[in-house]
Amino acid sequence: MTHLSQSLMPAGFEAASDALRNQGWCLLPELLPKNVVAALATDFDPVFAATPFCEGDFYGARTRRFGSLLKRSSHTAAFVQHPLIMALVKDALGPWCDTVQLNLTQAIEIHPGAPLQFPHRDQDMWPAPKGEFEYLVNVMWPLTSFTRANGATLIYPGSHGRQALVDEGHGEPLVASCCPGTALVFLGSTLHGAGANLTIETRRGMIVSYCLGWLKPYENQWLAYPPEVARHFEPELAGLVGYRQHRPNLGNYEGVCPSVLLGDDIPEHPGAIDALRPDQREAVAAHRRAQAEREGGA
Ligand SMILES: O=C(O)CCC(=O)C(=O)O
Repeated sequence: MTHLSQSLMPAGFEAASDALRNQGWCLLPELLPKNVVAALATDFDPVFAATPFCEGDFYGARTRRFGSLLKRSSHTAAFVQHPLIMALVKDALGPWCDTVQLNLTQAIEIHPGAPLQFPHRDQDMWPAPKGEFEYLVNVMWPLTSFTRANGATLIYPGSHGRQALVDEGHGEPLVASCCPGTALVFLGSTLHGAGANLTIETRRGMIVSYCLGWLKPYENQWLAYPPEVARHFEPELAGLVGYRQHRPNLGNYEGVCPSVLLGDDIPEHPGAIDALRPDQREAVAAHRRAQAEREGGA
């Protein structure tokens, strides 16, 4: 489990964590300087230009999207690893996993004429029971100003947690109007979607989402960041994109932590090592003790 000491929490943590818990979302203004957002957006320019429009009614044919954003710009890590965001993510997901992981980074362009997106909950990507805990935390970083007219993200406040089990009656959404530098944070159980773009300008944003460390992430992080890429990440970032095990040995390589692939000396035959949860370690030890007693008494 991830436990954070309250006294070490970044400024703004308490209010943001309360808002997330109570409303399912919060807006964090001026989290990163506008010039850093502009530098990131400039790095994305050629990729947007080279990326075709999406296919399918969920993504929307008037949108463009691409992933692997840690590879597209050296500025992405500052967004992904922002201390307040990481604290909120660990607070929301930490009780249900050893470590959190990156689920997705995606740059999104909503073009003029794009209709309202299907309102959805990101947690529904995993066909598993809902309402007991959170699977995911989502962060939308606007790269242009988000307005009602240009398709700002729409959030259904209070639609999160156990409300996700209720099919109807979420009322009118809130328009998450915000400008570059702000982070819009919402839970995987919060109903949301992109608004319609009724202007002649393109709306741009970057989604960064984090999920429980034992889930299958939406974007295949190991393919987005193979060892030759991830070896240049600092260890915490490499861990976020999958180069660490989640007990019991989930995501292992040859039975050991996959971070072994990021070093200079990669053993050809590392030999598997147990990485068990305490309950599993205890059950295995009890079994061994009983076995030893039986054998001793025989
Ligand atoms: O672009 C947005 O405002 C939201 C996008 C979204 O929720 C999605 O594509 O899953």
